[in-house]
Amino acid sequence: MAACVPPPRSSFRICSGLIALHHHCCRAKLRTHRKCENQRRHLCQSVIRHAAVVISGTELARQLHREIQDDVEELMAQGNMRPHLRVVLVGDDPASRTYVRNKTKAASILGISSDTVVYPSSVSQEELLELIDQMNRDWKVSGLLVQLPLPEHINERAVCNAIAPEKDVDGFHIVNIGKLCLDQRSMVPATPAAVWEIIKRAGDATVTIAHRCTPRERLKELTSLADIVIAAAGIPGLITADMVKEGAAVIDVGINRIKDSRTGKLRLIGDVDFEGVKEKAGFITPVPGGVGPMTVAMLMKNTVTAARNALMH
Ligand code: BQF
Repeated sequence: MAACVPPPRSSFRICSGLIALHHHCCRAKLRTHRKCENQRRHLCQSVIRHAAVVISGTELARQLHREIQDDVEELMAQGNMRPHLRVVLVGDDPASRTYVRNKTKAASILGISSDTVVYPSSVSQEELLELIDQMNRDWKVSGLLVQLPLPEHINERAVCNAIAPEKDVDGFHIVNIGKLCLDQRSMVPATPAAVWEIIKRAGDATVTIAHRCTPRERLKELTSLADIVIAAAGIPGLITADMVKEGAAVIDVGINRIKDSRTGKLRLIGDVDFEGVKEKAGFITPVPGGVGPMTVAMLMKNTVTAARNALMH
């Protein structure tokens, strides 16, 4: 009988707004939760192998939204102005327009006011830097972001560095990146913050980084050992079931816009072969509805943080 029992699965549960990750033979010390402990034992006694738990980023973002709404209300109740997000959009790239709309829509739901300033793609770098400088000095603007990518003739690094670090809700200013690397308090870029929020845990883990040029066999060696695989290469179908360990957590950061062969419409797919991997992984985030909505929510959190920090100046 015992020989038929599959190896224990890791369990990845949403508890009180947090996700806790537990793994039996993981050397990393991970945060546990009593309720999840019960769930874990239950799962371990099960002889049936289920498909992965699909982690809904949409659902998690809703939880985060409630917290951010409370933060905004608290700020307002203390007599402060409403946090304001300024979005700068250069050109008319359809993907960028969608992302900007997602952000302003989230802001309005959360009681954060926002506006979008659109410039033609012919705008010069000097003009753009001058406009950013004005926005930096505008006290009504709590958080400021320039939607990327920018047209070829504009240096993105120069633009990111032109945004006042305290208003830099994307966390792309060189000072914010430097502080992040030194473990100092800073604006954390929304996408990694979203991934972190999804896999919230304490303790250490060994981080291994591969990239789009890593040979496939080597990539497979690395991913097969991992308890958590985070894919953000921008290559559809990069991660397949044969590359992931049974029960692993797979976080799909990839956002690829492809034309659906049946409907002819554009749709989003990630870097993970969702249908295949979900049968082997313990936990998986979908695309759409995974990391994306959490990324937008973290950006909103940064905007409230920027508004709060401005009170101390
Ligand atoms: C979803 C982005 C690549 C390059 C520049 C929800 C978003 C996406 C997907 C979104 C992204 C990706 C954004 C979903 C903002 C995330 O339901 O799955 C929201 O709006 N994002 C961006 O501003 O610039 C990008 C990806």
